Amino acid sequence: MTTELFCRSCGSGDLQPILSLGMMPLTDAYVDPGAPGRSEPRYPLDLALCAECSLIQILHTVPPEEMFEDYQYFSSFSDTLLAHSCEHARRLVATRGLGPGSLVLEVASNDGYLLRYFLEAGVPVLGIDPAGGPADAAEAAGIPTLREYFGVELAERLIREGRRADVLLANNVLAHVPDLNGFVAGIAAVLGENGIAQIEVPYVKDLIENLEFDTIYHEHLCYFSVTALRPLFARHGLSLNGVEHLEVHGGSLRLTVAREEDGDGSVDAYLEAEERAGMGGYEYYSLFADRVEEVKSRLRKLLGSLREAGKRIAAYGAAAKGTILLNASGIAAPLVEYIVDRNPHKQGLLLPGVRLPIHDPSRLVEDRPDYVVILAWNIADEIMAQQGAYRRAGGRFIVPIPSPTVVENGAASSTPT
Ligand code: JHZ
Repeated sequence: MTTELFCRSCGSGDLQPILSLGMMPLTDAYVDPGAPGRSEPRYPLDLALCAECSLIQILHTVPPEEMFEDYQYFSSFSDTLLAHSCEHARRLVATRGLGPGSLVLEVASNDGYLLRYFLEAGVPVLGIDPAGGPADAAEAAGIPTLREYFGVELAERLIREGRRADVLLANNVLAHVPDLNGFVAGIAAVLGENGIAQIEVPYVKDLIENLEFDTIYHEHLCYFSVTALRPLFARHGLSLNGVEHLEVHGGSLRLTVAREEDGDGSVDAYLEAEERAGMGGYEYYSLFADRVEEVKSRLRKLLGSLREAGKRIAAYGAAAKGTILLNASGIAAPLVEYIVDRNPHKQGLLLPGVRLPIHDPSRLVEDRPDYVVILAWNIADEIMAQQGAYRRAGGRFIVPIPSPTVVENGAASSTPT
């Protein structure tokens, strides 16, 4: 692990602390209950603002190989994400006039959840992803995948092979990259003359205002605003031409980037709104840590009072953010008994840190816990819709973020104080 003294984007040494979540385990390092009982490594998780370019970032970097080579996150397990990806691909094929002579390149292509829709439309694709399991699944679905990290070196090799991107996609990966400038330089290099890059990043405004503190973890090195992004792209000869807000992952931005300036006004609108909100300065972030403490304590109190009343509690979604929510809030067994998740690669393992066992979702109907905390709160609607049988049997859900809330028959019924 390395400690960062300088901004990951502009290199300034003026990093101002915003929040410390303490020593946290790696979110995707699920524990094998059969393996010898060494406790999983923990690293500091501290968030800071760059006073120069306003990029929010964590101050410690865990080597990517420690986090991504045994990665169990398969994007295709979420129907919400598949629908979002299908719509995205169709829109690009139509608006960019993509066909058999085009190339769509995706960095962090995971199990092919997005490229599969371009393949279906007859557009050649190339995925790039170092995570072995998801890359195997993509290859099995007919998606050629390079098992590598993306940066200038790989971009130059692709150019030598005559491969330039008409469309380059990079969803939920910019935040994961230690060499932010090298990554953006790679995009600038491999983009075809008239190509565009579309990049999705969780939006820091949603993180701060909706108290999504559990999306802060070691995999996510940066938390982006448009104010911080524009100079990052400009430094590498790229123009940020468009910004669109999306609901996925608790609120994200889809950025459109190209060599030529071709703005649609959205970037200026975001820059003005962020300036009005004060997102470039410390004050905007100054109450965040206290508000996070409050959410954690309300959740602990809610679960504690239910438990005292003899209720049994489980959780849904062994999401990366679930690891942080439970560990940072100090919630483990016997308060919560187990977690269910429909990803078979996670079932049978333990959630890092709190070591709660992960089971198949069918367990909820068989076991009938009184309450289920939805750790993957970003897809709470999808999960509750799937769990009709559990609900009809009297089960209730708790959505923890932005404020712990009990949901009964599809409607929020009580928020403890
Ligand atoms: P989900 C991921 O975070 C991982 P996570 C990553 N680090 C990242 O950057 C962010 O996204 C943006 C399961 N599930 O998508 C699947 C069901 O069990 O919120 C997942 O384990 N049943 C790349 O992990 C988890 O829930 C279902 O019906 O916080 C959801 O994790 C559905 C839909 C999902 O992201």
